[in-house]
Amino acid sequence: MLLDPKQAQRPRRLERFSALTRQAPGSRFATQVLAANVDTLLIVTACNQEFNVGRIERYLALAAEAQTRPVLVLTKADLAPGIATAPGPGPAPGNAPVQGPQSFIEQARTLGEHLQIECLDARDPHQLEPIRKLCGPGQTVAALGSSGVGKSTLINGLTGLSGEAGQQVGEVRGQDNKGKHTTSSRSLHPLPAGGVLVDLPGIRELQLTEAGDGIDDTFAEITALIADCRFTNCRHTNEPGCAIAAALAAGKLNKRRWENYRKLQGEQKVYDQAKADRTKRDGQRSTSKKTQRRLDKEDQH
Ligand SMILES: Nc1nc2c(ncn2[C@@H]2O[C@H](COP(=O)(O)OP(=O)(O)OP(=O)(O)O)[C@@H](O)[C@H]2O)c(=O)[nH]1
Ligand SMILES: [Mg+2]
Ligand SMILES: [Zn+2]
Repeated sequence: MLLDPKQAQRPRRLERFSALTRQAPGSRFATQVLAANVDTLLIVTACNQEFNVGRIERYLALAAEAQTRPVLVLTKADLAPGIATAPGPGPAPGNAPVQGPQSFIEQARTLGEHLQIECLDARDPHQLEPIRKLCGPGQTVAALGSSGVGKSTLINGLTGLSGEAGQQVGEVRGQDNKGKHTTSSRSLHPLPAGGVLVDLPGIRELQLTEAGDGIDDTFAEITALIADCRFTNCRHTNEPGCAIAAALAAGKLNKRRWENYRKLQGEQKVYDQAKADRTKRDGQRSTSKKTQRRLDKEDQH
């Protein structure tokens, strides 16, 4: 956010306009704010076994709920399987299996035709131009993803800092490319052009909080189908006139996406219930405190 220069002198806290939140690890209802006032969320994932469309959908729901613009950044394009030009005859033309970074881009494209996808080698600052464009004056851009995918590498490429002056980057494990949680705290990095970058520690688990609407927005084709079910309380199991069942049978709805939608909405229900129970318990506790205070007062008279 840009500060009014007249106001910039006086320190004061502005209202948050958005927050990316998850369930605090190990808790069923406590909320942890990952970052606030983020204009663009870089969902960072790598062109290796870390890549998982279901996980990306979870991040997209998080961004949608916070009304933050998501950009999918596929790092390690230079290491994508099949990228090396093997000697010998290649596959027959027209019949070539999709290989290299393109196969990851194609899978990611199924997540939304308008989703901005950048596939790159995060170590090469020249390839970061499309991301640099997102970091103009007044823009806050955060990088989120698993450990080892290259978030800090990206941040360093954008700030132009390295070594002691930059963010520490860490080697990944040889056998499965997993990171070692090199970044352990959140940090803000102002850019000379006026934007601000946020580097975040690698995410182990992303359990959403109040993200029902974000999930619905992320799976817009499913939300539209549900509106066409004959019964408003359709459970999409075997009710007559179920638009979901019809779309699945006709191959018009991606089964994997439907299953992930159900999974995320199921988790949402569990969270909402745990939160409602907790609020009720707290309410009861405060009532009993109030009653206790009244009794204490009566005792004094
Ligand atoms: N070949 C290649 N290596 C990369 C790329 N991006 C990052 N790396 C390497 O991947 C390793 C992990 O990078 P980091 O930037 O530390 O990853 P991170 O996402 O910040 O990890 P945490 O801080 O643990 O969450 C380092 O060895 C980087 O040099 C890339 O696009 N291509
Ligand atoms: Mg890092
Ligand atoms: Zn239905």
